[in-house]
Amino acid sequence: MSALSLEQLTRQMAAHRADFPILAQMVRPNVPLVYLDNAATTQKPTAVLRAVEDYYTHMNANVHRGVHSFSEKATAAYEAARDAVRDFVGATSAREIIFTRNATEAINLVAYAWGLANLRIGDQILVSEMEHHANIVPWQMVAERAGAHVLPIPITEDGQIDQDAYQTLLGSGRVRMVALAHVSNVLGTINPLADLIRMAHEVGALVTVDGAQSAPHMPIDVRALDADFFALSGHKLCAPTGIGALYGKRALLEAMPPFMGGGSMIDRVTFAKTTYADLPQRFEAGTPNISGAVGLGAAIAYLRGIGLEAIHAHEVALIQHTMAGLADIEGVQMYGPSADQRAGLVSFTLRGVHAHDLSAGLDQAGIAVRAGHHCAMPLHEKFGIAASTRVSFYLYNTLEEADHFVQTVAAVQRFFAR
Ligand code: C6P
Repeated sequence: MSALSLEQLTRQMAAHRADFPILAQMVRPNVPLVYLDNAATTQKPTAVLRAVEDYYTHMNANVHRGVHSFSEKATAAYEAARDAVRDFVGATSAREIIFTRNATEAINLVAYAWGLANLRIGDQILVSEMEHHANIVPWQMVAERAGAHVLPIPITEDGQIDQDAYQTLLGSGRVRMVALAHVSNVLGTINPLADLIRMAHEVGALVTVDGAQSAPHMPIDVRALDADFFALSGHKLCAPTGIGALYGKRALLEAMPPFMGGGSMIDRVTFAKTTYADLPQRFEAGTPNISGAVGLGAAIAYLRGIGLEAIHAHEVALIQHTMAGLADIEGVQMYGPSADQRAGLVSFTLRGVHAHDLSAGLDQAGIAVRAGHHCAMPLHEKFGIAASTRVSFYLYNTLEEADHFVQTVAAVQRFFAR
């Protein structure tokens, strides 16, 4: 991309900053917020804030229960949000979309409902070394109960799945499930999912995709990927916290027992026997996060109005610019693939400065980043570090913010070198 088109693109994106009221906040007097912690959670545009307020102001009622007008309105809004998610991920039917609290709950749903019904003693679940704890721990918990084993798929030094090692692991004949991040929340790696899924399917294994870091930033097509399950979190894509979604292939979901029991998910209850509702209600026990779903629908409409391709291109431009700047600072070690092969985030260490000190120094300049292990301890252990600092961009970030960030990293380093 030429410098001019990069500037044009980032200028075009900067126009959307005004949609996010929080971006006008000060961290402290005269220190504006520079929000670069978008992999942790994203800010909310006015369109989403208004949709949630509008829901509570004009239609609040419980869904799928009453026959009164407001319940019907609330149900229509809730189901319209489900349809928005279906379209957003490219699913065929809204029955394939289950609302959850977040990506973590979506993965737990698959691990427990599918896993406990299907895993047998000696079966294997593969998870990559770059997984977030949300895509490791549920599988370990279920594997322990089923007598199955969770095995790590090695990654290369530059943070890519080692495909030869993956093929060898698949060759065991015991792999039933492969759990993979679409985009790593630490390395920024965009995994070649279509190939990795095809390889799993060739040996009869299913694939659960952790889409927490991809769905907010690039177009998703679960059918083109042939993903069996795909998990996402609303709060990482401009929606409120407490709402997420699971996509599952209809036949797989239909064959799965419920995850949780209670109201809404039943067909008929007697003390002798209970039968369950059809999809998707079977997996949505209890009163759901209705306003959150409405907010998610509004967030999806907002993002699609801008265009996921444009958002991705903008973030790639920002990360290339930032990585070039960080590379000029002596003692910076970045993790993961080269700038042209990653999503809009980078984790790094700075020689002589602990990640928490660097993060505190950046905060003095109003810059919010994340420091620590980013819920990926095995990955940090693999690279022999306890913590890293991560900068992560979204559609509203600018080149000026990226420059401010790089200059402040250099300034913090000078401070600690004194
Ligand atoms: N990562 C981060 O700062 P929840 O908490 O359920 O919304 O998302 C869990 C999750 C799952 N997978 C990946 C790849 C993730 O990055 C996350 C959340 C945040 O990196 C918070 S730990």
